[in-house]
Amino acid sequence: MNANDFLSGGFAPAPESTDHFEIKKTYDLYIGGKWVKAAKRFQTTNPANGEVLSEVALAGKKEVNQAVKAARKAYDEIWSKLSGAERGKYLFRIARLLQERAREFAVVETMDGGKPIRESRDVDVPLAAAHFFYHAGWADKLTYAFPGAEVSPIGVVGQVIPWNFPLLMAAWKIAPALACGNTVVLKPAETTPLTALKLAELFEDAGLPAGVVNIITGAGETGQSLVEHPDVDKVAFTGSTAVGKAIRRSVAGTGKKFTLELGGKAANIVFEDAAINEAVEGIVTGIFFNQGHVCCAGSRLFVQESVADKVIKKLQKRMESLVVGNPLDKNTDVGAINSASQLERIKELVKAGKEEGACIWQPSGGVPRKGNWFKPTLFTECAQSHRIVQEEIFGPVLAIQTFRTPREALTKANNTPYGLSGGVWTDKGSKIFKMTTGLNAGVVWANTFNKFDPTSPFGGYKESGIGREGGLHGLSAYCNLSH
Ligand code: TAP
Repeated sequence: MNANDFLSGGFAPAPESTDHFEIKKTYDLYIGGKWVKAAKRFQTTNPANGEVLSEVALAGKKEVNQAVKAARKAYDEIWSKLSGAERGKYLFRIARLLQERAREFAVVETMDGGKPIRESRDVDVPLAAAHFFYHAGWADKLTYAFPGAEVSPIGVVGQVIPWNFPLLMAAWKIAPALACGNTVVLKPAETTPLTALKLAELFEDAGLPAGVVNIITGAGETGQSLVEHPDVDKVAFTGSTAVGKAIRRSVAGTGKKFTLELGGKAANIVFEDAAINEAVEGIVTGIFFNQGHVCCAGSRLFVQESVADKVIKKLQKRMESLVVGNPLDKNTDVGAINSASQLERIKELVKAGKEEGACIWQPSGGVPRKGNWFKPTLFTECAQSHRIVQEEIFGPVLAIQTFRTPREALTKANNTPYGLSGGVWTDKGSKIFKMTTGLNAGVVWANTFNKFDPTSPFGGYKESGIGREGGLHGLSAYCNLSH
């Protein structure tokens, strides 16, 4: 294969077209139903080739204040007074509009973030629409959701989201907030602002009242100004544990409600009695989905010693067949790393893995020269103390260890500051129960991995955060409930 080209694994190239929609040269802030200019702008680029896609407004303190004011006005004058059925109508409308423009959203998500089009088309966009549909259904049934409780909205919600699932995270945050009668100021991540801004276009098309959702783009300081704003009643944050801790400190003593969805270092545990071929697919999905930029990625693999050689050989064979390259090509399995700084972080931890004595293996194929790329990678001979086992890499890098007994697997799996997710592969139901109840993780998959549904609460323990998103647990985080 020619490493200079975008590779397509021997398949004829099947690129998704980009001529059916417009990415504007510049985007302003969406505040109070209007597009508002800011004094500064920043560029958003395509990580697969470094091309500038657009220049986006950078919200400073003044604009953050303006957005919070707009959200407060919309809350006081309109949204908190609407019936649940009326709020639900808007959410249904947004969900349908998103479905209608699904292809456009998928392509923009892939161009701005680097993820394979197959994933943005089949996972991110349909799931985002599903979140709007699901919460639309609850909007007029909140008293049934929480029987015996008086349900009221919280007020103005400040929401800050990361770059790995930009549209999906926006939907996770905005849909339940609106369903419960709150108004929103959302800050997308600096490297992936475009689908959130496109979502604002949908809000306009849906006739959503001005100020109910405000989208302010910017960097970390914009997020900080938003979460520290005194007129924000609740902070909902998804991102790194370090920033989550800073936010928790900043909301302490303010009376603000908060939910924090933070990092992870999931254990994916394969027993000797598992269906090995299926488990290998699950390992691949667990760590290489979205280039491993997944908080719940199965980044630590534990394989029972008796089948370790077999599993690793099959995994290597499967990894040889992964297509790494043009994210817009429908053949692509692994896309571009989201940013140069994230690529540096991955390289630093991989270097540490080698230096600490783990054995690296990568498939033989090349990666494109332009853009941010990292080959799917696995490490064997890992020790519990290695940085690649303890720290979140947030890239396509798997650390493999072996175990002999379920107890050993559990002890090793739980030896982490994180507690977001996990996976168990076995033929035995009893083992599934033992392992899933023994793992200190908010979400545990059995004989599958990385499956998401709006009805199912998602969130972590320990340094993976506080609170849940999705399902009734997620909904309750956007209401005041008094019994
Ligand atoms: P962060 O650096 O924490 O950034 C997340 C968001 O917070 C971005 O919008 C960021 O803005 C903003 N931000 C940065 N500093 C801030 C501050 N001091 N105050 C308020 N906001 C601030 O994380 P990331 O690197 O984008 O995302 C990766 C992390 O998110 C991983 O650790 C991953 O595990 C976690 N994650 C968790 C989940 C769940 S559900 N648990 C889901 C997805 C991702 P800029 O981007 O503009 O700097």
